[in-house]
Amino acid sequence: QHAPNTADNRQAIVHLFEWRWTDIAAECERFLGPNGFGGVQVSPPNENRVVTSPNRPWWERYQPVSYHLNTRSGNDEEFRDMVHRCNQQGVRIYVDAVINHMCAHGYSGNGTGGIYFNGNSLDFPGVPFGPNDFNDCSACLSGCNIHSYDDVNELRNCRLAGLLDLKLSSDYVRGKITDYLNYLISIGVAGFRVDAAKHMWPRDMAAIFDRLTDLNTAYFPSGSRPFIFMEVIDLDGEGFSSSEYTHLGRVTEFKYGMQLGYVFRKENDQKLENLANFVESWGLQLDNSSLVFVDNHDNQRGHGAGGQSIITFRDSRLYKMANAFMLAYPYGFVRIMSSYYWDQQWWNFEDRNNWIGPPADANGNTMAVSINNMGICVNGWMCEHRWPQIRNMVTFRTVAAGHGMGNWWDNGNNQIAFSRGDRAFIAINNEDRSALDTTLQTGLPSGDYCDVISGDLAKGGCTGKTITVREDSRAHIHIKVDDEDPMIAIHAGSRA
Ligand code: AAO
Repeated sequence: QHAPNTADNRQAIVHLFEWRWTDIAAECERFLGPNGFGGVQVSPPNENRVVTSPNRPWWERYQPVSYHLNTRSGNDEEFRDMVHRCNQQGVRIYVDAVINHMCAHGYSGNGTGGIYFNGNSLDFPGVPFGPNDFNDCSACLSGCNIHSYDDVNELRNCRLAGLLDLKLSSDYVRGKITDYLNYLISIGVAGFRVDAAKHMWPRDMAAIFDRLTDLNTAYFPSGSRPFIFMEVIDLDGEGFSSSEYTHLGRVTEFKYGMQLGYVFRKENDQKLENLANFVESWGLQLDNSSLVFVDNHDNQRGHGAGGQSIITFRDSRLYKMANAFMLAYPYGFVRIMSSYYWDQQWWNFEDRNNWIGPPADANGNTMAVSINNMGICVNGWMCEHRWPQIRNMVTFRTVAAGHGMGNWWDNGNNQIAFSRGDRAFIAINNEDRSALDTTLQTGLPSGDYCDVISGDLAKGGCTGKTITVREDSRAHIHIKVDDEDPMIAIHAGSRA
């Protein structure tokens, strides 16, 4: 289904990429709950192949060997504890469900939970799956792999990058996958990010989703259905369309982050003014069919799609601007990315280090997230979701929810402003040379408002800029080109 099952009308989730379950549980209690985050997308919780060459890449988690909950993020008990503690804080858990395939062909051994598997003989006793549970190679060319993305039979019946392609037309395979997902639902998860959805037939996925149980009534109203958002990369020009999936749930709208990247980087003839009607002009999915994000765990490192336009934590000023726009604008359900740092090594336009896994000790154990007394993550975890500007814009989105975009203003170039009904207002200046210095209609009731980009409304007053909205709802806005963050955002909850 398309609704995210968040508590209290919360409007954004965060992908805590590669975090351990114990850290996520703590983060729900100390940060995400209190700051109104709707939920967490967690890395795949089921047992995966241990990849040693390269040494423990992040992508090993996309090579399942069983559906036991045992990975570098933690075990079954820790997972269950996390789900309970996060739900207690009104923070939902969404599982990254890797159900299109098992591990790559040609590897055998023991998975992260110690269970034996053999990807040569197509034997996964931990499920169990055997050779008959995989698509045969009759629809495929050499190596059984996908070669052309134009041929839907190849796209959905052959192997993505050598990963053993499950036969989802089989009732038995559907049953095993359903058992896994229903177990997660019984624990209390709120939904699923469905990995590699475009490599599965919509009818097979529909058959699986139909067999899912309602959400756990310890946390959700009875009859609640799991939120489904499918990883479908559709930048046009391939033999399928993401619209084939939107009756099943939301799809990841990859055009959005790619185009936002162009806009904020001022490339491809793009400028902020063009954001006035981007849904139509970029050919995006409908609002309630899409999940949007500035970057994701793939395209922040050159995997997946979007290329060089994608903005990440490495361009922190632009990143805060793009996230602020995304969180202010009423389109799509929003996912914030939360990353870890790695050193890049560029070679022929490719980062040769794009495989590097999360901060880990010498034995490959993922390290706990350390947070200093300023609330900043320190040992390699970037925690973009904790950046004050992003954190505060999550609140903005909740305050503005249900109120449409109004009072659009632009200077014909790279300065824009708009309101969300009478609840919230944002202005962004992405010019290289000229300040934004003008009086604008904010739509808000008169009063002094604290700008949540430069500060917070704290007990003693506003720690950042104060914006005075006059009786006629207009306010003087001044954003210099060299402001640390060239934007201001005010809302009903930041009124002094
Ligand atoms: C690893 C190794 C491989 C090895 C394999 C098996 O890296 O060399 O063959 O093991 O031994 C992740 C990693 C993979 C990793 C895999 C398994 O990214 O590198 O493979 O784990 O460990 C396609 C899929 C999409 C997928 C994306 C990465 O359609 O579903 O590739 N994303 C998900 C996950 C991802 C994960 C998997 C799926 C697998 O988010 O983390 O893989 O579970 C085009 C297509 C896209 C296609 C991309 C990349 O995009 O449209 O559908 O994504 O190519 O192949 C322009 C175009 C755009 C194009 C793009 C890139 O932007 O406009 O359409 O260029 O060419």
